[in-house]
Amino acid sequence: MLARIGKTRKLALVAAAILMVLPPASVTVRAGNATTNMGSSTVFFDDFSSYTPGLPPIGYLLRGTSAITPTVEEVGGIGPAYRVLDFPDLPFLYDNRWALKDGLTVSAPYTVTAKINFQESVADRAGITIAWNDQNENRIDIQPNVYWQDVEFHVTYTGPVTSNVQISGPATTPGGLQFSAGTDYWLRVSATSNGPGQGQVIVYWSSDNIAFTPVVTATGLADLTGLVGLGTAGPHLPHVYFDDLKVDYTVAPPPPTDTPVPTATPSPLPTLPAPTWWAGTACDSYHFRGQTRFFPTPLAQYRNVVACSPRPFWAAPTPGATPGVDYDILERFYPRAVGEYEWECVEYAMRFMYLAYQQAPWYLHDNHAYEIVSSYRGHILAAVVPGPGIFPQPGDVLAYKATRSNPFGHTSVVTASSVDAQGNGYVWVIEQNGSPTGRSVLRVTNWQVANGNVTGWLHYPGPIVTATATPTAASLR
Ligand SMILES: [Ca+2]
Repeated sequence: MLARIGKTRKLALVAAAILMVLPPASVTVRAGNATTNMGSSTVFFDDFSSYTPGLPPIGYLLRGTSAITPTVEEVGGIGPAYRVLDFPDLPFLYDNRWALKDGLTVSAPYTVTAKINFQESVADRAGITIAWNDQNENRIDIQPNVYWQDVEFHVTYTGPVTSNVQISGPATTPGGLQFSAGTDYWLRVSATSNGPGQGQVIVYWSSDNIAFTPVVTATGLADLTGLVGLGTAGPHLPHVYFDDLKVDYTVAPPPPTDTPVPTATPSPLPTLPAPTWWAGTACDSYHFRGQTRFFPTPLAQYRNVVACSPRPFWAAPTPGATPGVDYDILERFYPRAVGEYEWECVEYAMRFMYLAYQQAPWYLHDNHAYEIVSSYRGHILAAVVPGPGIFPQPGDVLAYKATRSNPFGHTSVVTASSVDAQGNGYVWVIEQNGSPTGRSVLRVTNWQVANGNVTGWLHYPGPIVTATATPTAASLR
């Protein structure tokens, strides 16, 4: 008999009501190792029949002690139908050995089921591991212990999520789960989550793969996302046969913000002339540097119209700037033009409209960018009100509404757009004082741009002319 001194376990202090609702019954039976995608519901099933006997199964990560190696073996007969995953016995070692399905990262809700057959009654635990993180070996091990006749539920978690794990159920007490060596059982782990720190796992046990009885419930789990697999643990790693590993999981559609943003197609529109009023070709460098303590930085360009930074008046985003000492630099595109502050968002929009459409800058009350559309009284551009079937086009100038955090609102210039017939897609913009890169991608949903934050835009309805000369004051209206 092995020494049991020092063995620790967490016993349930709370007798929780056990849910009698069973997870989806196993209905998928396939030979080999197959992943079947049934819409958003997917099944991974592996009966270990497709691997070479005597070797570890291909496609599994082996982790833990290298003193034993789980291999595929033929048990009770010859041929693929008899193949199981065999974990050898390893006495007198407080350690673990895992075979985790490589690449199969699942997030709750999911259910993992495996057939398990202990080959000895004097050893310890073996079962299912979920939420495996291969970087730090964070995991949850759910392992029936053949010696203690119970189910051990061990959480290893080193991440930042606060959790309050509560483990309960009849099988948490030694003797609470009666089972025998040399007999097939099915262990099932059903994971659900209401968010970080609110994961729940129900452990089921079956002797016929039909009727599953809940034996352990765990709540308040930090994180249920990760790889799944099979494993054994000490102090005496048992000799175990595993078979028919089955993972039922849902491929959740990614939230909108996680959708990969397609790449905008390059603008076919002609490039525009450089600003004649700039002293220095890169962001009015001589003038700007001469008036401030800062070197200007080009961020991005659209049709050769460059978005620049910084904006010294606003100290917070400009390292080294001091409110009351550093100011935005007023610049006029031509004599007696309405002045624009370098490098505020309005300056870029006005500069672009001047160079592209010969539209003279106009006055916005207190630099309120949000009124760049509503204040427009000219005749070169058309003010567009958002609505079904309408979305911004390259070269349009957007107005963003004022918010609590930004009472000035915002403006940007559209460089590309792609919107489908349902009004869903993207608008790419270039901007100053709106993003570190000078570029942003706005999501269009049901014809609303940026959740309705874009309240309208100015559109040039005329033919695009290849501008070869800078407009003059005399040409402006
Ligand atoms: Ca098998």
